[in-house]
Amino acid sequence: MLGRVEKYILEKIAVERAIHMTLIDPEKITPTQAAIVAENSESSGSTAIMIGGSTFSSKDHLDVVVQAIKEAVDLPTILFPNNETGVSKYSDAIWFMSLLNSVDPYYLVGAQVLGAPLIKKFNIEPLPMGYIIVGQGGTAGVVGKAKTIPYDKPELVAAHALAGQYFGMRFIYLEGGSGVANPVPANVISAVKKCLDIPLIVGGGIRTQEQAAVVTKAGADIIVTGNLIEAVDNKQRITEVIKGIKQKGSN
Ligand code: 1GP
Repeated sequence: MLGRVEKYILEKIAVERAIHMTLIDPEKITPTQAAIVAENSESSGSTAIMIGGSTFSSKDHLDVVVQAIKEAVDLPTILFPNNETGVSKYSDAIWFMSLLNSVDPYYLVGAQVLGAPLIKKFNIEPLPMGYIIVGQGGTAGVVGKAKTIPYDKPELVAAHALAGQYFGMRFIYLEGGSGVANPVPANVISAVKKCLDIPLIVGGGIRTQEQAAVVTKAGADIIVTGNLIEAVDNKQRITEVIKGIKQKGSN
């Protein structure tokens, strides 16, 4: 049986065709700021708040950030961990993810083995997801020891995604790397989308309405933005990105 958050995500995609999630990196933000960003995201039409970063280390800080977000909004929280320290008992759900193109077994299954008992103990809903780092890959690529797949090899990205689906993962995430200059290109997204029966998440470097429209039109079901929340006018920027996502939806 599907969990509450997964059901909510799938229903939202079914109704809206594509949805937005806001990523908050707890390392870069205070609990008060996180609450404001979450409120801005909710009122702009974002679907969920993801919490995590590539270099996070303090678990106590993660806990207070998640609590502040939970108090501020009704949107579900989904942890986006870089290892087993990214588990917080206050979150509704967690991307239970394996970095499919890592050369380090720790990022394929090691961290997950260490985190799984905590997820069970805290009754956090696991959302099984295959994570693939493509292009430049940013910090996540370095930390996760990924053999990043170049943007000109869409068939290789698609093969990784299909392998994830055949493993039983219920979401695939194409990560271009936080803050990269060029988001995952449309031809890579469409090549992956063509062979998948599960929702496709795309993130990394998406900053504008136009970019969000391109990524959505190419086949992304969930569009993640992180960095743009750091802008003073983050509410405006999130609203524009969501406009781009809906632009496609109404085509
Ligand atoms: C990073 O895909 C996410 O893990 C979001 O990237 O910070 O560039 O929006 P940005």
